[in-house]
Amino acid sequence: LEPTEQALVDGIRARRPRALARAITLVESTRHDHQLRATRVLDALLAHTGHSIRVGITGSPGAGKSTFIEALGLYLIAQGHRVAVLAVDPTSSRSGGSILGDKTRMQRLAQASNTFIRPSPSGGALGGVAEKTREAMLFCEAAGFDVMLVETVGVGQSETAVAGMVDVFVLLQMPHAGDDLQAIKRGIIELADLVVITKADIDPKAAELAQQQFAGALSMLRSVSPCWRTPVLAVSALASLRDAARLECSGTGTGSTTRLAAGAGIDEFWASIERYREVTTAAGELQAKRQRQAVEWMWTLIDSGLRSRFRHHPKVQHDLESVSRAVAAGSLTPAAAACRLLGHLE
Ligand SMILES: Nc1nc2c(ncn2[C@@H]2O[C@H](COP(=O)(O)OP(=O)(O)O)[C@@H](O)[C@H]2O)c(=O)[nH]1
Ligand SMILES: [Mg+2]
Repeated sequence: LEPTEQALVDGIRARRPRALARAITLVESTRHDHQLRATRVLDALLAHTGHSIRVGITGSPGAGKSTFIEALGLYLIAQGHRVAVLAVDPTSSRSGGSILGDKTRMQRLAQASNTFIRPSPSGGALGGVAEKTREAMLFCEAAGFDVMLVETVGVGQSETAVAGMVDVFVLLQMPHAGDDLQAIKRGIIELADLVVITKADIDPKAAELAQQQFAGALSMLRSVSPCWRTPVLAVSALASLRDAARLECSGTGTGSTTRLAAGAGIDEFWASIERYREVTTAAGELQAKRQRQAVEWMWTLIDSGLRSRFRHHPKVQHDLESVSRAVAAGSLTPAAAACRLLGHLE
């Protein structure tokens, strides 16, 4: 390792947030030399990764993800956890707005100690963004964070990408039938290890109804795991945040943290996550899942590496335009064209 790389490794091991942020910036860089350095730093830290519970959180825009993550994060650090929040947002590179919105929304969590919040890397295709988030997650683990929350907005393939990098995948849903049906139709519900009906404070009856509808829909699906049935919980993140603020003001201290979310469902949610970890660990499923994810990740990297090598190959660059034109004009079949271009790699 070069001295600057060693400094990053040491800084992360010493849990210095700036070293962690710098390493993640390195991994997010598109520069080839930065990529190589990031890889060396990550290799040096690999033995210190994997010791967190990785939780993926998805839901449509406005479902309450940011508010939920803030409430959950504050609840967890009050219990002595160290919480890192990462985001995979395929829309952020275009709008840029959602990052800012989330950072201001999670202000209290951002200011707390023992937390680290990183918005989605901008630019590039979802595959690239997801890859960088996965590596950022390993850096966070090496920096001693024991809870990883990976947020993704429910757009396109981002749910699948995040479900493929976490231990437990959580779907957040507002208590409205139309919204519920959407998730069921889009197949997201099949990825969920846990479903949370959000904003239960607005209309507790509607939340309960949504809970029943979801439980009904889930009971008709084949369970992914023989030892786990996806529970459906109702949570009010806002009520939890209000309780937390009240406790802070009255200065009751950490002794009352278990009452922090009483009635708001955050405590019940976390108990479910811990039960999930226990049950799947005992059955050997969690380890198997991580092994599977690691091999899939390798293949993702091979695919993107091959694609990049292909695109940058001088002969491909030379031929690509004329071959594309011939395909468009119908004078060359797509199959023959692909065959000719791929032949350049040999
Ligand atoms: N009443 C109520 N409103 C909530 C709750 N959680 C979120 N909201 C509101 O719903 C809106 C969207 O929440 P946000 O966390 O930004 O959703 P995201 O787009 O999924 O991240 C905001 O106006 C929140 O204040 C809740 O538990 N109760
Ligand atoms: Mg948000």
